[in-house]
Amino acid sequence: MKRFHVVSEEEILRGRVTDVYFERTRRILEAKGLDPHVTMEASARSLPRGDWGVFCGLHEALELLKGRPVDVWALPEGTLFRPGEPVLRISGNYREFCVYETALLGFLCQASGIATQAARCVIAAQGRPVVHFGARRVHPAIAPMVERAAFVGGCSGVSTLVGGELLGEEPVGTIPHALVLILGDSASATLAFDEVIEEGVERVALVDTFGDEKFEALECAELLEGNIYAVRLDTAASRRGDLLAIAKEVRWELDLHGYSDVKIFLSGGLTEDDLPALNEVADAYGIGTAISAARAVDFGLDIVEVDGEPVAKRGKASGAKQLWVCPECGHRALTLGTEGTRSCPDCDTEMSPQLLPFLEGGELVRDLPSPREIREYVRSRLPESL
Ligand code: PCP
Repeated sequence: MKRFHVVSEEEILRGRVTDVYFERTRRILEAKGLDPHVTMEASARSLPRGDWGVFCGLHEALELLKGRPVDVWALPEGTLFRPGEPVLRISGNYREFCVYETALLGFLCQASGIATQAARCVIAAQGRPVVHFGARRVHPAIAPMVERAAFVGGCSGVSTLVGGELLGEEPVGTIPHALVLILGDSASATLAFDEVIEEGVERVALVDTFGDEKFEALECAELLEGNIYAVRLDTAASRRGDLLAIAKEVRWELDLHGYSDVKIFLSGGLTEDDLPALNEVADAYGIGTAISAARAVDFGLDIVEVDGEPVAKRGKASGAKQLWVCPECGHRALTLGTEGTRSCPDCDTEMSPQLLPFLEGGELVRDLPSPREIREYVRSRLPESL
């Protein structure tokens, strides 16, 4: 009897996480002796917000299809995509992979939604670090995936041990209210943290538990003789009022008392919409729900060719396509077919094909970058503003 309501990797690989109508379709085609060669393309019908998304989840999707007689072309993880643009293409005999549609989309939809929302928060923070604190808002079984997607989207750090292990990064944390409540006040909790926790871990005093943030911030800075990296304001909603005004007061008092090096770290129910105003005083953010509970991207995986003949349902363009982007002016174009080259109609520069081969006959045909490499790729291509 399982203790948690989760499936094993083996069950995913066996196609158990499938909508039953795919399994029934497989049985019907088997009974009819049919197994056509099909090409399917995944694309987003829409986006939760804005007009671009960050593609994420491909590495797990490839793990599901590796070793099966299929070809997979896709955008490299971290590529920015638009609604309607193909992000992944699978070719093979339909019965080979029809039961995996549910899991494949699950890998892509949730991770891309999280990575996209993380990227939007990173843009809104305008260069200030955004640490992902959202593992507590999701089922623990998928915490590593959620943390990876947030990191790929541009977050500067993640908070869980398992997230850090998956990414090869030191997890980031400050002080929970529990430690302050047990030790009696913020200063004692910060002092205990400094005494026990190894050097190299940034000392961040949580200053919103009992007293006023600016007085608790000063008390912590004085007790630690300024040897704290930051103060964290996670002020409860019932007391929050104008968080910007509170944070500006804290900044003023710290500066006045000679603690201008102590940074201000804000967290607690923050969304991308809160950050532009808070950037005036914030040095870094901890964001949880807004990232980890991000709406999934509603990718659909649809047949576009059957036995080499273009065919698609209403609302979808038939035929296997290539997405082209001009490296010079950014012009984007879709063409039928996957080979050849294309010049930009606007500036005549040779355009770059975006969908690249990843599996041929189930064999991986290109190296997969690390999460950190993907994140740097994303950060280098994000728009300057939302
Ligand atoms: C939360 C915790 C998270 C913050 C808020 C971000 O505060 O500190 O790190 O999560 P959010 O963006 O989803 O709000 P509490 O729930 O008070 O947790 P704790 O007392 O452990 O700091």
